[in-house]
Amino acid sequence: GTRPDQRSVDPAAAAMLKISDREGFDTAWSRLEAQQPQCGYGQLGTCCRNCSMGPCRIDPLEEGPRRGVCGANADTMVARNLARMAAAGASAHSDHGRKVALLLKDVASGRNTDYTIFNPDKLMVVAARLGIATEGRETLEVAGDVADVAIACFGAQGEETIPFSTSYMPEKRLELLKDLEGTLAEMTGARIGLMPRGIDREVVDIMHRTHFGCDADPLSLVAQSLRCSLGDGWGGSLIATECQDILFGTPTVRTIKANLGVLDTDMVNLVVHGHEPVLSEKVLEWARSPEMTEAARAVGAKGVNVVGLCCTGNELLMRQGVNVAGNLLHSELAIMTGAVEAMVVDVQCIFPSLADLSSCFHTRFITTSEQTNIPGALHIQFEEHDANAIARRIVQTAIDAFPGRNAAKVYIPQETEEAMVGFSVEQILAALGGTPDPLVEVIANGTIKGVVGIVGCNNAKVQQDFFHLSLTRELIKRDILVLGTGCWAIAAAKAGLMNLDAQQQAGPGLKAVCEQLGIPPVLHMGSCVDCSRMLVLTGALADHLGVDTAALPVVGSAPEWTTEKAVAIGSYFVGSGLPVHLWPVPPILGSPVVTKILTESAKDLLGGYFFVEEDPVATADRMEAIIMEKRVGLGLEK
Ligand code: NFS
Repeated sequence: GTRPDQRSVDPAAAAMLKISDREGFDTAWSRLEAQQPQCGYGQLGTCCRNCSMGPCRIDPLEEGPRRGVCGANADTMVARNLARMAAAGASAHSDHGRKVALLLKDVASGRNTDYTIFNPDKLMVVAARLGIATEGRETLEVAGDVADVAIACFGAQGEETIPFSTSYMPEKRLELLKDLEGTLAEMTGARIGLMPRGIDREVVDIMHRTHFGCDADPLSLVAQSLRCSLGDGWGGSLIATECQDILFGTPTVRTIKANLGVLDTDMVNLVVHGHEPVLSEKVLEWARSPEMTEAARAVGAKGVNVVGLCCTGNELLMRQGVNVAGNLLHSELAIMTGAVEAMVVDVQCIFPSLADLSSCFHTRFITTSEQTNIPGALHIQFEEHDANAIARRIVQTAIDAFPGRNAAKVYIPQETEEAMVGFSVEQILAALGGTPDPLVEVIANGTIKGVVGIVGCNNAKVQQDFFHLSLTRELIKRDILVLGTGCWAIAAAKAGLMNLDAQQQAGPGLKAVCEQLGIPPVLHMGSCVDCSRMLVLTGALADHLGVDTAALPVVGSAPEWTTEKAVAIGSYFVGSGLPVHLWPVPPILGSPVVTKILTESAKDLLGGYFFVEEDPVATADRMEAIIMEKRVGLGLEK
């Protein structure tokens, strides 16, 4: 096996991996090794299981059949497989958004009294943006209307674009995407739109068109992947972010601690993991209640310490200043500390292995969602309408586990770093004095060259956090502002890149700007559904300058991507006009046609496109070159 420090650049992870090697625990890393060699057809995207005459596969290098039993070639297979990844990713984000919209509706109608509208100001802003009357109306009435519009975006059946997309997309991009329908019709002879008609509909469209014997054209398959993904970014994810801000508050700047050292030996440690703050906000509220603090004291603890993992961790740190224990590859390591009384999960990015691993400790592994039911877990079904009682029961379950903790098995690596977080678009604009002008000015005069948004996961194939951190450091050194979400953001927080000291690692221009504003050079914008915040910020800059998003010196990246959600995010960035870097290689290389569409044709048609690069410094070189090219295009450079 590889050495602990080769699996992760995080010293806390290296310490835990020594323990896991000693004790013989399985981890994502050990299971990845056991999977070697991984299937080459799968890596290239040239295997198809969509019908029962298959499975079929096409070897693009050697002699062998060029077509599956139905006649599908490698291009069709790769495009269909990619489309299904985008559909799954968009589904996960959007289903999350749906639940929050439904909750907003229930709160508005008084059916749910366990939650309230914490942020009526944001509600009014969202309503106004959607063209809903606000003047002299009651909060709950407006909330009901916003929820209705959001809910209708999921099931819309007509040919028109969903209202969240038309209301939030920057002007020029909206025009361009509508106009492309004509261009694509000329290219293919078929009707191919890019604007989402219904969030659910675009997913079903993909499942239909990739069914046996339907779409075989890689171009229309890729186009539909983009449309479905745009329905995520400018639909499902956006709805999640906006409705969560309305229900729980818009993030503002605050300081948190990150890494496994946030676990506290003297407290009942309750780790929330997954994605939906609807659950974790309530768990936090109850964990901090006098009643539960008393209950924790009764079993000899000082209280209940809620810490986050992954994106639900991001949601809580952004709005409530809750400490975060780590990103995706820390989820198993947290349990191995032996100091976790309960890990409570909802949906997405939850290793099923956590159930077995928890059983080696006193840890209660609690699943709560009917969509994430894991054998070996304790299932406590979460119901929004009974949130208080259920959250209280979850916290009590964690407290009850505390006396079972075995001190001999406890090891908490002490590493933590402080991070300044909470950079919603609203907060960024507030820091700038209310308008994008100061940001536009420092970009225009070259003090900051441009902006890179980094998203996504950990991937056991990449040394944990290595690509995230090397790329981020390389970019800020070059006076490029870095912002982002998800497990990248947690990596940056753990490495100290989000505290004010990190200004020292920035180039002279970026450093000066950050010192003046009192912000770090690396900004935490939230969870992965909050990639919608990056879209909104990019859109605001484009509209402010009267240009299309593709003209801006802005680049995206998912350098350690793992999930299908990351495919959807990358695709809606590309559809929104941004060049997007990926590593590892997505499963498309088996089709030169699909590869060319995504890396070249997309650039001509959309301005946004994908590129793949394995080396962080080379990635930064490429990004800087793109940024300089855009600056020239805007007339900012000769
Ligand atoms: Ni994003 Fe969040 Fe992490 Fe990747 Fe998973 S937690 S939604 S998908 S692994 S960044």
